[in-house]
Amino acid sequence: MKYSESAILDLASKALDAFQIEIPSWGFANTGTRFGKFSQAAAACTIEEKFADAAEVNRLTGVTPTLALHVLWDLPNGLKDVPEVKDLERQFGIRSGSINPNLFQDAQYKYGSLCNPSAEIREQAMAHVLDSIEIGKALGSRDVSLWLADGSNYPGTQSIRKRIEWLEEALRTSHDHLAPNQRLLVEYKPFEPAFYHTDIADWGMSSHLSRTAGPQARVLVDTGHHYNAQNIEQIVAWLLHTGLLGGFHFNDRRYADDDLTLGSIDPYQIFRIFHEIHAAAADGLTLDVAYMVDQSHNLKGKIEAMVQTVMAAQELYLKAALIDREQLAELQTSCDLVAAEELFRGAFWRDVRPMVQAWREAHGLPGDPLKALRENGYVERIAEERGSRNSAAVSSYA
Ligand code: LRH
Ligand code: MN
Repeated sequence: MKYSESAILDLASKALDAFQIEIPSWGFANTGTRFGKFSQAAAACTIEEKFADAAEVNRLTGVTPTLALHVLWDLPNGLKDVPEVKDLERQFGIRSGSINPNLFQDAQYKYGSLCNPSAEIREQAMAHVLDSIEIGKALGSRDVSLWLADGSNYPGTQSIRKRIEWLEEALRTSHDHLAPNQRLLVEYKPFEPAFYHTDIADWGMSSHLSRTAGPQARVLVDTGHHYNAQNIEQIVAWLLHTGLLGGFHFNDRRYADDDLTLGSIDPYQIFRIFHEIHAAAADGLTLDVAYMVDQSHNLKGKIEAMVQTVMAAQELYLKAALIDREQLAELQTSCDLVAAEELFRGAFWRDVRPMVQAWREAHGLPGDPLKALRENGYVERIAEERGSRNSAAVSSYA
């Protein structure tokens, strides 16, 4: 039976009421590629500026109440920085989100961190993960989101199986230090910066490590961490089926881990992922999925790109929520391929922007957050305040 107009409006507001997405502190900072970094006057360099910018995005969109923190970049003094972060949370009304340990920056991790052949270096890496877990406890944030750059560049130069054993042990130890409400998210990535093998390279490896770590460990899917030919929504369906889906790092890409803004290259990809999520919820699966953005805004204005990203995520989440699941199930069962595809793709073509605009206005938010940002002078003001410090135009790779 086709959804009535009022049923669609009801579904839409329920979906939008439920949707929240976490934004990354590093999305506001000056980032670049190995070929250079184009500094922006308005870029955030201090944790206070990152909270201020996150508060602006939440003021405009109403759906980004938490800020993902990267330990070395945002809490360089570890636990000692927690009181300042708590003050900023109160000052800006933004809560600390996922805590991201950083085991890829320090020189000692050249041959790996938790997978390094040196027991001493593995211990130091372990200590950083345990510090990050304690920071999470002190800030009351639930997820510790672990990504390892660990791997090798040349065949025969490392024992892949020994490194698996060290990883299993390290993640078990990490899990044992979690508070009952905490989760360990295990992020996989097929390559970069390692270009021969990466120790946690795909969802299978992350799934195995999550299972062996313990019941509070889950897999984190970064949409940019897949070969172009991989069917990401099928991986998501498997992680939903196995109860291992912990969350997403959303971004977009044309080639590799390009970290472009969500929906800029392949919005249909994100729609197909959200469809798997909504379908699983409709089938009664209990879901506990964290939606997070993980992008580096090298050319676009950083706050503009973040607002654009949040709007695109809301629209794609809603498009997928409005798929007539009953009718689709009938067409899938009867293998009426074209009708099923037309129903599925039709939902993607649906222009939901007027509905999202109405939902925002009904919640006292600007109907068009991007337009509001362009008109409220926030970016110009912070560019004025921060500009002199951020003046250095381009910094080179070598
Ligand atoms: C690695 C990654 C990871 C973050 C980093 C900023 O590519 O996706 O999630 O720590 O980007
Ligand atoms: Mn990521």
